[in-house]
Amino acid sequence: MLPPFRFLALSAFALAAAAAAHAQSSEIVATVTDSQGKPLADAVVVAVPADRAARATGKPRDDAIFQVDKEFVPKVSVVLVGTSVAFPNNDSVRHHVYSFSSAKKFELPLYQGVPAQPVVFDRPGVVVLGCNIHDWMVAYVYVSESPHFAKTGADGKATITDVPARAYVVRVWHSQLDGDEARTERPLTVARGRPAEVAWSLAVKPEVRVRRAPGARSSGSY
Ligand SMILES: [Cu+2]
Repeated sequence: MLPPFRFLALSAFALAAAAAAHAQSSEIVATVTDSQGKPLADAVVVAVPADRAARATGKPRDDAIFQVDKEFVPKVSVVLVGTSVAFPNNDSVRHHVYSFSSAKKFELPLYQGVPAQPVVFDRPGVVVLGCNIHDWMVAYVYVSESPHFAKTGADGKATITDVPARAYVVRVWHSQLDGDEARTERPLTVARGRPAEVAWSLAVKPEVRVRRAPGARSSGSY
């Protein structure tokens, strides 16, 4: 145990350090719509320091993608490279989760409950997930090389918090994006204490959906 006065001194120091860090940082508020101006949900916004020497670092936090009523939840995840993701199956039927994407090829053969080993997403890129049993099940894991990212809500807005003040290159990705993600890149300077705003109007392709098997909504046996 630390003597109380020392504990207080440490706390005061920690608070001052946290306040200083907060004063140095700000946030990025992004708005993403389609070309008709309709808000786009589940778009991933990433900010990468413009100066590669100032490469943003961060510590990956464990994440999870559930299977609920024969769908992946959430449908779009954004994680920092190196993140471990668990795949708990909340259904009574078995799933067989896989990806053929170059950023992460893996397979979780038919299972119930929670697979013993999480999947570590160790390369940046977009990973498309499927299920061998249920063709309509699809999910996306966006593996970001930068810890500064956020996903848009139903209003098409995403806020990246705790962004150190400096120059960035920001970009956006969406599962229906028509064209190259790199073409969405643009410079954005984040000044301390003031949110930096950015907006995109994206050309999107129609969503390709595999029809669910008849009666799939009920607790089928396959
Ligand atoms: Cu399945």
